[in-house]
Amino acid sequence: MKSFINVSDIGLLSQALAEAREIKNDRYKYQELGRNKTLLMIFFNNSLRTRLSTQKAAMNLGMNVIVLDVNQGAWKLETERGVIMNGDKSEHLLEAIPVMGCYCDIIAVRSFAGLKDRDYDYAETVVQQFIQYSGRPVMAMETATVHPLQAFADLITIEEYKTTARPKVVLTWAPHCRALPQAVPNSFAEWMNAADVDLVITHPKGYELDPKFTGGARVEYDQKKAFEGAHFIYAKNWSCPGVTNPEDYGKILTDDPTWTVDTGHMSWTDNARFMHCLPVRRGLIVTDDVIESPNSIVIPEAANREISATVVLKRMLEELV
Ligand code: AN0
Ligand code: CP
Repeated sequence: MKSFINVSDIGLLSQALAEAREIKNDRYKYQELGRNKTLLMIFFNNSLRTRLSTQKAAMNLGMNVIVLDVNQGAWKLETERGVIMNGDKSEHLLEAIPVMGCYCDIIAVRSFAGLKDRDYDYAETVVQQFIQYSGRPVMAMETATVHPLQAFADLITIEEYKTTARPKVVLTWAPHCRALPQAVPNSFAEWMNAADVDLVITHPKGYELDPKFTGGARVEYDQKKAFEGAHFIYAKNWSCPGVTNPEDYGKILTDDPTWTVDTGHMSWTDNARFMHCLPVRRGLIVTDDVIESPNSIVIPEAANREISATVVLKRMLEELV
């Protein structure tokens, strides 16, 4: 695997899930694979789960790990070409990237959407430069438009908890006080479409996700109708993807509290499990009652981030020469 960005990069999902089970049974099985290999983790944004689980995954495989928080201690980076660099940015990304590549075998990058320029974000400008100029395999740790390590962990979790062969999985928008990226719902939709589940997406009008990720998934604007018969409720806020109205890209269109997932919402479902990628704001996305209920699987879901990252890094290590 040269880079890990989209679901197609992992190949057959049944094979990836089999590898996830193998790793979960013995997470140190491939301890020798990463000997004298270095993972460099670059963060342009905050993280708790991705930082810890990806580092743990690399350690499971015997790798060395370097973590760099670009905004804390490194030079401020210019990302645009053609700029006279007389501001506060001391170094250009186009020198920084190949330099970073010198010190590692695999690069993992977290760089969120700016939510100002849809074309810039959806072209994955920053991560594409890492792919082009680092000379290393690049693993997405949430980019402008995707979060594949999360979606893979979500799929592993659904496989573990499903009680029917083809569960109904509902991705529901929920309100939030700050504009958030679309990376998590994009990847969730993309991976669920590739998996053997019945995916339904529900959100207020204007929040339509990019069809590049949702494909032919059913969109139901009536949240109650969407929840009926659901086996998994996957809640997430996202800002306007700008699909129907490009000028609204990155905006908060509504904060309608009736979309917050509470026990009433969960009673519409077929005793569904509650999922969220975390971090989650209680009282906005979900109530205390629901996230603390026995049906909430947010913690095992987060635990599976170590498993998805171990499988992906193992694949990358196997292809290093
Ligand atoms: C980020 C997001 O919504 O994309 C990261 C989630 C994994 N969330 C926040 O910034 C709160
Ligand atoms: N779910 C997730 O990626 O969490 P962090 O932002 O804490 O890494």
